[in-house]
Amino acid sequence: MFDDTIIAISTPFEFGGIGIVRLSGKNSLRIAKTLFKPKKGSIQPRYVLLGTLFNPGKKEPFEEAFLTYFPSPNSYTKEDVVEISCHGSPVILEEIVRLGIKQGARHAQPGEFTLRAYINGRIDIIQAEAINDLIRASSLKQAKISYKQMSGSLSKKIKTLRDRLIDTLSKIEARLEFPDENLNLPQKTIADSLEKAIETAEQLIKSYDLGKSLSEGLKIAIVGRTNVGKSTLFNTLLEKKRAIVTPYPGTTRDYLSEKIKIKDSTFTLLDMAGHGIPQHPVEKEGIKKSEELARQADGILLLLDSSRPETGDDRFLLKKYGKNRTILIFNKIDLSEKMDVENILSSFPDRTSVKISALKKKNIHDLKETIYSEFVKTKETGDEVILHLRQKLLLEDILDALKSGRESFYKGFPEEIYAEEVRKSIPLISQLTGEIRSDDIIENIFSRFCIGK
Ligand SMILES: Nc1nc2c(ncn2[C@@H]2O[C@H](COP(=O)(O)OP(=O)(O)OP(=O)(O)O)[C@@H](O)[C@H]2O)c(=O)[nH]1
Ligand SMILES: [Mg+2]
Repeated sequence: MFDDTIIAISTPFEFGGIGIVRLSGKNSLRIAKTLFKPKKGSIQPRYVLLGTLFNPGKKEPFEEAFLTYFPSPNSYTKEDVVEISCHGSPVILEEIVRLGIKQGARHAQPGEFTLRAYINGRIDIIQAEAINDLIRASSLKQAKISYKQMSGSLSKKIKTLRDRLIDTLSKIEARLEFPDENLNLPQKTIADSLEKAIETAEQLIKSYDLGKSLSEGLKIAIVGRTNVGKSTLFNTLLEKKRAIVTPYPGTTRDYLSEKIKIKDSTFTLLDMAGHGIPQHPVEKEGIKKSEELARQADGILLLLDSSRPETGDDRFLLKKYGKNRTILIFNKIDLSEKMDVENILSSFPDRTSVKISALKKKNIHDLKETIYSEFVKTKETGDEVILHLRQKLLLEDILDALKSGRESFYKGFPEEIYAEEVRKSIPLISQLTGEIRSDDIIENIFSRFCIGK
């Protein structure tokens, strides 16, 4: 499919024990042979061979190396691939690439080897995304998820979903086309097929919260009126004095953002201006910004000072944020309790709450556990976890199509109508797996790869 042969350093461009240069394309072996002389024997497919590297035309070797030849189609890209491994010296590695280019290869773009694997049909786009995720994983859990997806588990699930829908649709079509033939397609079969597909899509969409927390980190905003101890809690959770803390209300004006890790998940924690009557235009701006950030956050820690009676600002914030995705935190329990905590809790019976002292670092472990269990939705997640917004957005469109199909089905609309709605999901599924190619998506996905992968 591709005419040219590409070359790149596949290991990090740093000093290292070993470095690898990779070639892919129909001239890989010819080019490699101009630089490499075996010490003994000859190049055999998939066997590692020791030799020396030469600048063609010169007698003097400049490095000892191993060469491995993977003939098409049994290679990473499905093309002829040659790997030359030598010492991890940037100078040597660059020289191999330079000589390879002189012999007719072209320098590879980021992700171009994987792009070829995709275009040549060895992997789909979900697997390509998973390869990059695996390389960039920040935890072993994320790496394991990516490994599974790279091996095709998620793709298989999505293809099964599509095949089942196509099967049902074609049966409906057959019945429409040959109404006299009395084709056996019970209503229950159609309902089951739709319900199953909807369930799969919903489960995958739900898993994105966990995926996001594993890959990017969920955004958690610390909200509360001024002086309740937000910055103190921020510092305690970070285990460093990052934010300024003073006894004066209105200390924090702009917002601060830092990453913390709880178990296998990363969170982006936000400390910001407290809610209160602004004394200064800067404070006013700060409060406005806080509201915006809280709105965008995946979770909220609503902090209350239990050593003081509840104020109007506390009530305002409880009303605004006390509904969902919020943990109620009663701070300053090292002081005597002046707040009617029980009364507040009875007004928000389904909110999780924790009592802490941010200053004395009391119950911080419990708070971390609560943050994890409230915001990382491990329980609702099936065996597959999606890690990309691209995938989630497409799944949401697929779900919309299936749900309107289901609605029309249950309302007893004619078959043409609901079949048409369900059919809309098919090209979306093909976009998800990359069977329908889009230049924008290809550009977006592969530009995030390293060169040499
Ligand atoms: N006793 C006690 N004092 C605390 C605790 N947490 C915070 N404080 C004190 O409360 C005061 C305000 O703390 P900050 O962390 O600056 O509060 P804040 O909510 O960030 O305040 P603003 O930025 O002004 O909105 C400081 O004097 C802290 O030492 C606590 O758990 N116990
Ligand atoms: Mg503060």
